[in-house]
Amino acid sequence: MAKSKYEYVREFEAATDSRLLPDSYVVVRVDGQCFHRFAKEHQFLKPNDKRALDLMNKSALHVMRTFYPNIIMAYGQSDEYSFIIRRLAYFFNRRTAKITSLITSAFTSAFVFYWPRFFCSIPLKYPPSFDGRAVLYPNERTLTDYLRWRQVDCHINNLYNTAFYALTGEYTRYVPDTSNCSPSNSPPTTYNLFLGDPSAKAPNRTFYSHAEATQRLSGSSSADKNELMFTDYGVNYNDELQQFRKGTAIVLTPPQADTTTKVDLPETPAVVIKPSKSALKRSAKVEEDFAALAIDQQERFFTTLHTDIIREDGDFWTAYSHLLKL
Ligand code: DGT
Ligand code: MG
Ligand code: MG
Repeated sequence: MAKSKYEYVREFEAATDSRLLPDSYVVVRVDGQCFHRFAKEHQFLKPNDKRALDLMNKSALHVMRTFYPNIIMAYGQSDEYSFIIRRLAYFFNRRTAKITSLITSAFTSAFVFYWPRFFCSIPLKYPPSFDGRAVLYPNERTLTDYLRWRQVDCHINNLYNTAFYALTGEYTRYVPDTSNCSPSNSPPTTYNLFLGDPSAKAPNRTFYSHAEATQRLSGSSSADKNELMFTDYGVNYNDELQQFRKGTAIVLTPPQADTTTKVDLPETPAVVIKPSKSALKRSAKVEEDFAALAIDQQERFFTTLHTDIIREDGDFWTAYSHLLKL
């Protein structure tokens, strides 16, 4: 077909198209835009709303399914999720904009899609947005330190926020409940009610304004915060859900021996700059086989954990460091 005289403008796209460095880990992190306001408008419970965090996890699982098996792990806390793309992944020719924008939009649309399943009678007031960025990590050390950095952030913020909202009297304790608020056309989801902790409102407790609480916590150590929460407000930080304290890691698990439909993980290619044609073909087959499975079967390929990912000799890295070699 004859090319139009306007074809030349393609060159501008090519000139600005960037590709992610081969043979390095890529982290795409999405983060809710102005979730300070979004949480307020949708009455998120403080300091943690389990519905919101579970919805983030469900959205992350959707992303991991969509791009299987290129994302080996995801880690989420608060309004953010980090997706770790395997070092040798070659999907979308490692085009930066394509990968970042697709992950961000898949996450955002899943967040909206699954919203009613988690928030039941609370309607979305406006469409939420997430920003997305891709960062390269050249080796296992920097990649695992990146994950440690996010979990330390989760711990520091969560400890602070729990103490802060205990002081202001807004702390809300999570109470498990088996009532099902799913819309009738979605699979049953065991969901949770959240009740204010009656003891937190006991009359002998003093509550403070936000400014006063900030002032009281200024310069306090972790031990001070733990002590203050427990002694003055009856909040034992150790009893907070691991999901709140550690965040959530979702990992790719090889299919179990008893899985009826077997889908293999791609082999580690010898060539790292660009896989051979046959390796690309094998990868495409893995993706096709996986895509043919039902959603619940696909979800069995992932394991969700609320655990320590900081300790180098901890259970997590002992069990899952092989993912970094894929
Ligand atoms: P950004 O990311 O620069 O557009 O601004 P924000 O407001 O999203 O700030 P960010 O990402 O640093 O902080 C996350 C906000 O989301 C923070 O204000 C607390 C809120 N948030 C996240 N999860 C929860 C939750 O479970 N409960 C409540 N109450 N708030 C939450
Ligand atoms: Mg944010
Ligand atoms: Mg954030």
